[in-house]
Amino acid sequence: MSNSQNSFSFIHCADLHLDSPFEGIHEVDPQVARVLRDSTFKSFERIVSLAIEREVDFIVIAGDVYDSADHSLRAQIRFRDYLKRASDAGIQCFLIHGNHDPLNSWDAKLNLPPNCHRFGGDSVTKITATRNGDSLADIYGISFPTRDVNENVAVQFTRNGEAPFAIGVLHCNLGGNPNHDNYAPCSFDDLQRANMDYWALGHVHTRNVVNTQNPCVVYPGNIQGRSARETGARGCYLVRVGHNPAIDLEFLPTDDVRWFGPDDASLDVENIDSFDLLLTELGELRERLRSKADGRASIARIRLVGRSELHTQLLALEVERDLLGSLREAECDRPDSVWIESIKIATQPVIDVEQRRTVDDFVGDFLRAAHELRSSENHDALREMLLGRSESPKVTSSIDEFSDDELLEILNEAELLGLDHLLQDEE
Ligand SMILES: [Mn+2]
Repeated sequence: MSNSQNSFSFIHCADLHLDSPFEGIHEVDPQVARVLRDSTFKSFERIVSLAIEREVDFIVIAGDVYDSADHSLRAQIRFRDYLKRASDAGIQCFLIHGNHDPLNSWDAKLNLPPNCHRFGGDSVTKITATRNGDSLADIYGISFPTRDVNENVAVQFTRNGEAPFAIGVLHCNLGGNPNHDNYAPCSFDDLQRANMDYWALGHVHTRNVVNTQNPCVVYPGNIQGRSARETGARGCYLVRVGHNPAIDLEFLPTDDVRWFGPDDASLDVENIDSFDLLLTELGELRERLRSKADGRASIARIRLVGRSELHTQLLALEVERDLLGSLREAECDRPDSVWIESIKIATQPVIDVEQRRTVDDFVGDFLRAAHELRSSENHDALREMLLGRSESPKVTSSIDEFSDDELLEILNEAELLGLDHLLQDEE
């Protein structure tokens, strides 16, 4: 608990996406699926528990409480119950809604607990957070009235009054982040002009302390990874004000299930020359991930990389049957299970592709063509080539769904697959 009169603490979280369905999971055991379905709730429950344990003064929630506009009654009831736990412990809660749960979406009209304030959507309003009647901070916020808020909302914020500390709560796309829908776009200058001490932002799911002071600008990220793209620890920030430094940020991981992607779950198979050894190494990788997950369940997409003698044999495997079965055995029964969702074979043949690209023959032509496409700026050439083939509607209709990185990955895979076939012809 803060010991001087001017110091206080709060938790800043955003993008709860309660009751989120899990995207892009090919193969999930029913038990794993249940854990996943409950994970967004568990993470928020933990945030409330931490708020009580750390004796914070209030909680700020910066939008996207629910995952979709038709948010389930179950999500609304559970959210209200968690807030009530906080409220009963004397913790105030200030929340806004974002593009996933705007004010015009379905609302069961449950009564929010007394210590809880939901900002309206007409204009930026102000409310004061207090402790024993003393004001701690003025909190300014606005909810999304509808999903498509395309104007700059940040410019509506202006500090007024004498409060020693001011917090702006906003769901927005700061600096035109291309990975997120461009709702309520704004610039850092817009935020600075409002004269807040702390900007509690939401919308961007990857946590990011944009600025540490004058003003402190924070995206806490979402509280639970919801797909293989949202890897690593997720949670909230505990913000202590009035100590040294003036604003102290501590990230608290609260995710219930952790996702591991290529950064953590790649295995270099260059020195692996048998399937016995491969299975051993995969088992060891699984244990490394288990310890990284820190007692919680996790889901991993593994990639096998590197030049390998096993390359051709790996491509011929039925990964599901041949590798995943034994790695998943007994995993479901433990709380810290590592569910290996897939194993991607991204190995290369032992042949030196760069050297082979310089050879004046058909294989060289093929490799040079692939390389040229890869090097073209913005991958426009690749997109144009694929879109130019109207006889393949399957390709042309889905091309926009792929990011540049994904297209590149497909190209790299196609190159290796083609190379493999061409080299077989040579033998
Ligand atoms: Mn969101």
